[in-house]
Amino acid sequence: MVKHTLAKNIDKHLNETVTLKGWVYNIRKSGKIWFLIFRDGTEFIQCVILKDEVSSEVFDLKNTLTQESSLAIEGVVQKAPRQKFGYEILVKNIKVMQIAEEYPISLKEHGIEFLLDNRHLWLRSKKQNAILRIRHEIIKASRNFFDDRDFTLIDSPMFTPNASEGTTTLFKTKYFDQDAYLTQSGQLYSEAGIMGFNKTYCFGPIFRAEKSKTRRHLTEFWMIEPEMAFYDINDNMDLAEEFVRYIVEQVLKNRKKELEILERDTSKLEKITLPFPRITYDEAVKILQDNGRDFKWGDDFGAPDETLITKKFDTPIMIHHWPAETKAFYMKRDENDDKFVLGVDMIAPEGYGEIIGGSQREEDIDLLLSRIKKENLSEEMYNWYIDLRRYGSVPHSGFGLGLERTVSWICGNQHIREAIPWPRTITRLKP
Ligand code: AMO
Repeated sequence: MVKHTLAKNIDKHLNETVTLKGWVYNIRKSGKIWFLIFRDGTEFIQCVILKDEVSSEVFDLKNTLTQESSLAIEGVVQKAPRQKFGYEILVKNIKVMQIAEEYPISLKEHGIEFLLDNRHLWLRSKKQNAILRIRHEIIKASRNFFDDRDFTLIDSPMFTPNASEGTTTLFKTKYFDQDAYLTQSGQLYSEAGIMGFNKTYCFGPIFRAEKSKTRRHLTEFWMIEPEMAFYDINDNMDLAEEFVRYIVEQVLKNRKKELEILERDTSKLEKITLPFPRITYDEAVKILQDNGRDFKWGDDFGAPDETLITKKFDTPIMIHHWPAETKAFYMKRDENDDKFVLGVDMIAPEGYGEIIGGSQREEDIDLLLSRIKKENLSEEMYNWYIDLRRYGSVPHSGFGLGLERTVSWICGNQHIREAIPWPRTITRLKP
């Protein structure tokens, strides 16, 4: 057989003989001709098998090949204007690698739990392929964005001795003869990083023992967290909106085909232009109350609240100046009114909820110590973090973007579980 080509590249081999290696997606038969819809993980291609063009063994494969059987196909690339991809293969030879057993995922509809139980197979489907390619694009865009702006990638550890986002959602584990926790955010370590590198980002898995069984929560998800020395809350918001706009722009530019497979209404994404509206927590509460919602000042916003607040806006919005009591110990108090902290949440439009949480960090050692005491956190455990306020403390800020929430929003997927290859939720640890 001639040299192996990826299906997505066959347009560069018009009228040439190529070898494709992959799997059977579907077969259609009619007399002296049959069609094999082939996929190799890069594209779906129609292959035409004519009785006169192949050996009788190859022609008879129409009776033995099953969905997902693996094979190598040799054939000539032809133009096929009526095919979605624009090309097809006139088959000369087929070598079978394995005839697949009856495949559990047929081309019909299946229930979500069944599909999740079969995630290891479900990943092969067109839609899942499109979502995970968009996820890849978002990661690539994120790295390019920060790399091009003088950020250094300084990753944070996964095993930690202390909490960063409060103690209620920690996963505890044994670390030899000590207790350890899986990380809830790389932020505290990034704050040390910027004192050495000025601007850093970390990108890794995050673990939260979230008891909430919602369409927005995973127990293991990925976060992209930039941290910047000498940035205040406004600089932080400027960067966050520029970052999100960039991601959307890159996906629109490079993943048209995938967005089409997902039937995403891209006109909604094209409306994501700068600047994003910025409103205070108090203003957000007023929107809720004006719309007849019974909301208590000081509470966090639930999903229906976020949907209502963002309803009037086409772009994500940023809600800043949060009641200090609801937010983490490291957030800087507003100097004009210490009821509030300089925190910010970015809420995606179309009801997709919060995609970013961030803040200006408290740089004053005494105020930080008083927050640590008040929250009954162990001063000894945070000693290294407090050191950062002892040796050249500076104003600084950062934020974390939840990757899967962003993927769900951009893909137009209501549920977060499809935005990660192997979802982990309170009820799912397999496969
Ligand atoms: P925060 O706790 O707001 O901030 O988290 C940041 C973002 O992470 C995503 N997220 C989740 N995604 C899926 N499943 C979950 N259970 C989940 N929880 C959070 C959301 C959220 O906006 N240390 C700060 C970041 C910082 O200030 O740098 C932090 O962790 O998209």
